[in-house]
Amino acid sequence: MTLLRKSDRPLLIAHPRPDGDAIGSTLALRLALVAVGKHPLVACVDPLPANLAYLPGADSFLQEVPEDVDIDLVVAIDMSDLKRTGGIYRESWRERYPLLVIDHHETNAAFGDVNLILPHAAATAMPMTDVIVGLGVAAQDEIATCLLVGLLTDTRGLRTETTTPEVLRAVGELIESGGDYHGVMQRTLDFVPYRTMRAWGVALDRLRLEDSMAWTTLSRSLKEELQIDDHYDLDLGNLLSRVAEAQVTAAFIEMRDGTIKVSMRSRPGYNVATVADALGGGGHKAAAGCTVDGPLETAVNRVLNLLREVVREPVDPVTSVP
Ligand SMILES: [Mn+2]
Repeated sequence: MTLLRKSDRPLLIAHPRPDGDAIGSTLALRLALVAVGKHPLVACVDPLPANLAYLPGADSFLQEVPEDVDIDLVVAIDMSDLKRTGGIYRESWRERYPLLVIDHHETNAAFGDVNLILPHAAATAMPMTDVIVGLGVAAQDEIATCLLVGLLTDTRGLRTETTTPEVLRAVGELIESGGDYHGVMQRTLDFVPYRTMRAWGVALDRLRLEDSMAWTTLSRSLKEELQIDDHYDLDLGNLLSRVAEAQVTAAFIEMRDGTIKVSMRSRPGYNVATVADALGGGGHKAAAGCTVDGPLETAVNRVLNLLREVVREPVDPVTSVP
């Protein structure tokens, strides 16, 4: 907190392919710093998705930051290592400016000079609320709305395991303080671009179920028809994870270079991280991913063979009971 209090021109960085928590937490801090008379800059290498572009301050994001930018502090938000700044952070800044990290990832190696990391928190918006209150700013109105975006997106609408009573209390307090809960639900969560919805339709039409595994594929040619490029986030993993009969699910998306991006999910008691690890990817027990060689059909068979093992051997049978 001292770092933020002493700083006049901090640079706040959100990670590439930004999500609601990265953007909401960054914009909440930006508003709080402006409220106490500071001049923060915000940066993210990628443009904001449409469901976050309405937030106050969303148009102030820089996609590039010159090396000699006039700043006195760098704040890395919602990222577990410096690579996640997407190249915005310059190594030459190491000696010049202190680095503050505000995050909630368990894998965060505390890479800052000061680290405010709540490893089991549902979202970075949780430690960020403490930071803002610590600055002497009330988490109300527009700031509350930005923090709600972080909490509601990272908990996928308050449905993840991380949704504790503390999170629900925080959400209640933010609503009481003028946060626009229903607006966030309407404009961020229930706000799927037509193009995405059409791609879901095509992907769901190709959905298969076998041996408690549900999967689908999206080939390069289908993606072209649907005007979906490689960087477009379809969030198919989370969509498939809801198939009732499946313990594990996988979405296979063919990239322009012919590789296949695989996004896997599992129910409690099943671990898909081992499969991702074995194929050079990574993630958590319940959500993991990797990129494998094509062609599509070969990749599907290869991954399904490994997933079949996962289904056969639950890691913790007790927790798999609904
Ligand atoms: Mn997050």
